[in-house]
Amino acid sequence: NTNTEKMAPNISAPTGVLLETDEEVTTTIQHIPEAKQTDKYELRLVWRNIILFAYLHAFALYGLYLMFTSAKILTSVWGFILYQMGGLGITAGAHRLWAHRSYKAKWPLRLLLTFFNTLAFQDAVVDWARDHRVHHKYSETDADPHNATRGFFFAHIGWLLCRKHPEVRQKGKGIDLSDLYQDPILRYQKKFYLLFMPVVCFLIPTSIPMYFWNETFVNAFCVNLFRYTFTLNATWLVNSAAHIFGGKPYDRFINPAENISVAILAMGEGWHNYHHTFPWDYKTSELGKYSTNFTTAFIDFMARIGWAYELKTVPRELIKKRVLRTGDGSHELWGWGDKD
Ligand code: ST9
Ligand code: ZN
Ligand code: ZN
Repeated sequence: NTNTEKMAPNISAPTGVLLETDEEVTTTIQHIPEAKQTDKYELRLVWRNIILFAYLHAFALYGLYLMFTSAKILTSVWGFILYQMGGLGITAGAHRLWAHRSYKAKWPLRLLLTFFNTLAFQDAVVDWARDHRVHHKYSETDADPHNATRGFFFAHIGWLLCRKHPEVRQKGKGIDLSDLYQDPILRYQKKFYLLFMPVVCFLIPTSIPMYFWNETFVNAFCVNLFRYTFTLNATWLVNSAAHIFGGKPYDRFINPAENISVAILAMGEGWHNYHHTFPWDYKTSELGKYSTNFTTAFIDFMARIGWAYELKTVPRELIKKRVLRTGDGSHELWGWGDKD
C-alpha cells in the first residue's frame, strides 16, 4: 500500500542493513532523507543511447514527412496496424498479463503477445516487467526507474539516457520474477532477443510493403521507424504526462492521474490514478470503455474464444469505499462532482 509506505515514520536506519528479505526495513530505508541519497548518486549519461535516440527521432520525423508526400496510403495503414499490434504486445502482454498477472493466457495467446511485444522493441518482457514491478512498489522514489518527481523529461525519456539510480538495482533485487522465468516462451524471447528483435521489429515490417505493394525501401523503412518511435512515445507518456497531469478520483495522495489523451494514444493505459490504486484490474481503469481502452476490448475478445481467462477486476463496493476515503472528489458515479 503506497499510502502507508509514504506516511511511514522516518526512522533512521543504517544504510548497510541487509534489505532484500525484510519488507519493514526496505520501507524504512526508502525514507532516508533525500539529500543523503542524492549525495552518493552521480548522474552518468549514456552517450550511445543519446545519439541513437536522436537519430531515431530524426528518421521518424522524416518518415512522418514521407507519409504525407511520397509513401503509399497502404504503407501508412500498415504502419497503423503495426502500432496497434506492437501496442498490444506492451499493454495486453508486458503490462497487464506479465507485469501484473491481471489475467491468465493460454500458450497461443502468450506466443502471439510475445511476437507483438518483440515488434514493439521495448526490451525483453522479463526485464520490462522487472522495471515495472519496481516502479509500482517504489513509485516516485529514487528506486522508481522513471521517477516522475525528477521532472517530465526524466520520466519520459531521460531515464533511458543515463545509468540507473543505485536504488533501482538495490530495491529491484527484492522483486520476485520466478513466475515469468517459468514460462519457456519468455525465456526464449530473452535468450534470442538480439536475433528476434531486428527481424520482427524492422525486417518484416519493412519487407512487407516492398514485396506486396512495391513500396520503396526508404519509404517502408522510415514509415516503420515513425511507427516504432510513435509507440515508444505513447508508452513514455504514461510515465511522464499521466504521472503529472489529470484528476485523482481514486487516490489524491499519489501522483499518477487520469489522463484521457494518454489513454487514447496508449490504448487504454492513461487511467493511471485508477491503475496505481488497483493495479491488479485487467482493465487498468474502472469502466474500461472500449473507445478509450482498445486493450480491454482485445482481452475480452480473447476471453470469448477461451484464450484468456481468470480476468481480475475490482468489486464496485471496494472502488466506492476507496473513492470516498482517498479520492479528490472528482469521481462522478456517486454524485461527488456536485459536492460542496
Ligand atoms: C523502452 C522501455 O522504451 C519503455 C518502458 C516504459 C514502461 C512504461 C510503463 C507504463 C505503464 C504501461 C503503459 C503501456 C502503454 C503502451 C502503449 C502502447 C501504444 N531491478 O538496465 P541496465 C540491474 S526500451 C533489479 O543496463 P544501467 C541488473 O543486474 C527502448 N535490478 O542498467 C541489470 O543486469 P541484467 C529500447 C536491476 O546500466 C543491471 O542492473 N531499449 C534493475 O543503469 C544493468 O541493467 C533501449 O533503448 C531492476 N529494475 O543502464 C535500451 N534494473 O539486466 C535502454 C537494472 O543483466 N536501456 N538492474 O540483470 C538501457 O540502455 C539501459 O537500461 C540504461 C540503464 C542505460 C537505461
Ligand atoms: Zn505509473
Ligand atoms: Zn502497471
